[in-house]
Amino acid sequence: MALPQKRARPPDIVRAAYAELVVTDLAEARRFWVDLLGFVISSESPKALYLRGYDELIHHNLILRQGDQPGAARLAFRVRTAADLDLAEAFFAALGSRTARVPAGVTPGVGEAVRAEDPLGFTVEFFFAADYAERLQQRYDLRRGAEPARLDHFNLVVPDVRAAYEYYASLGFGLSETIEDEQTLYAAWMFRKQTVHDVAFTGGEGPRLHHLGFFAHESHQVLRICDILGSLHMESRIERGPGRHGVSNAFYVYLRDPDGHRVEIYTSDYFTGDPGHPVLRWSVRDQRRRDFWGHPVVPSWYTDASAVLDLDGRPRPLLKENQPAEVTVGADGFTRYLLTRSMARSPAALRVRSTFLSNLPTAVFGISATNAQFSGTCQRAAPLLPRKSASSAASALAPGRSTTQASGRSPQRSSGIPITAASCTAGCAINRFSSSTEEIHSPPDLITSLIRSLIRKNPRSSSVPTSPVRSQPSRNFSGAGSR
Ligand code: 4SX
Ligand code: FE2
Repeated sequence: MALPQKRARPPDIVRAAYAELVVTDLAEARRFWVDLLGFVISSESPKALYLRGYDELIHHNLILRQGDQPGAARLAFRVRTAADLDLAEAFFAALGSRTARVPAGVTPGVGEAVRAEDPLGFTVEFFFAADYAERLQQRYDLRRGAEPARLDHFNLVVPDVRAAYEYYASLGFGLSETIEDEQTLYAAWMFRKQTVHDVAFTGGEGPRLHHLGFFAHESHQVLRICDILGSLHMESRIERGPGRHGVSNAFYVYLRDPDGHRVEIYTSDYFTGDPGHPVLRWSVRDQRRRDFWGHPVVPSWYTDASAVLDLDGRPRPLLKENQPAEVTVGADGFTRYLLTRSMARSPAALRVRSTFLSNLPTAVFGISATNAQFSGTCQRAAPLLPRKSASSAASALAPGRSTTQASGRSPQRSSGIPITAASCTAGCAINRFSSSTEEIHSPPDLITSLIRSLIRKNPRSSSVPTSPVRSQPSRNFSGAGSR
């Protein structure tokens, strides 16, 4: 994605304000979002619901619109002044993006707006004028469910996280945290308001909406919605968590709505508003990065996301993930390792393998083919080479061969356990367990627990360096908010 040399001045974006989701059964969606999660209805029509959190003073944070196919129709940001609408229009025109002016009142509660199909493929909206709603912050008597307070962030799946970072930096967003290694930016969190983020990027087939994050004030509200869903035997709506994020330090849970749209209830992140706020960089090998307690991330969290719609409401075509990565499929979610027979036959390996395979939804095999890694037949890969002598970028991107490379700093290598990467189909993973070398597809979290338990059994390889969390600037990615 080429940004023009001389960029137009970006609009002054205040914050992520609302999203419109297309749902296929508005009554069912209402039961989930309003009756269970606790959103407040600001207005409604036969085809749409306009919802807000209890702290929100503008008209809505979420539109649910009845449609034939689930999708994310647009992501809306509030801008500081009416003049910012002109800046937004000029900014996107300079990028060659398709734009539209939307007269006041087309969206209930929202004044004139500018919409654009942004360079990442998302339909974004910018508005200044908005109707203010009744203040409900202290109407404790009305609160239900997770007691959502306001929209906090959009999390977007993009094929190239670095390109997304650069584009949002050009829109004036600051960078708060990253997940990265020496060569790849796997995920990034960026802000306009003075919190960890208004927008975050997860690497994968995109453009897709990964989730909407709604802020709650207290962790008990996250726990309460889980208890409610359990009581109603709706536990399958709880996808990941509750837990403590490494990135952002927020307490969280992810839920799936009746159409599969993912929503996060998110609380207790931190202030990022100081000038030059330092970026917190997590190594992709740090098992605390996505869950501070080291709990594994379920595969669906890495593979599933909502389609996004263009200005005419049509689904956007998907682009495959396009970045060099030691860990390739679905952001930093899946690693491929070839285990030696003796390791794979160990009780720890068997345990991990059977747990992982029995938990793995079949859909993962179909939809996670975001990288050539999953497209070939079983192939022995070359043994790992030291980072400096081989380009993992090149091999990860080479068509038809996608050997992943672990770096010399990976815990696996430094523990002295021989593990090599392989290139293989997902189905192969199952067959290969009975052969002399055994491959496992797994979130790194599972692999790490396997490695750890093996290491515990073998005192000779007892030193597992913890993955560093760097707070110093990395050479690749620049620092905090530019405005
Ligand atoms: O899973 S992560 O700890 O990386 C994370 C995910 C941190 C903050 C978020 O809002 C999120 O969705
Ligand atoms: Fe989030």
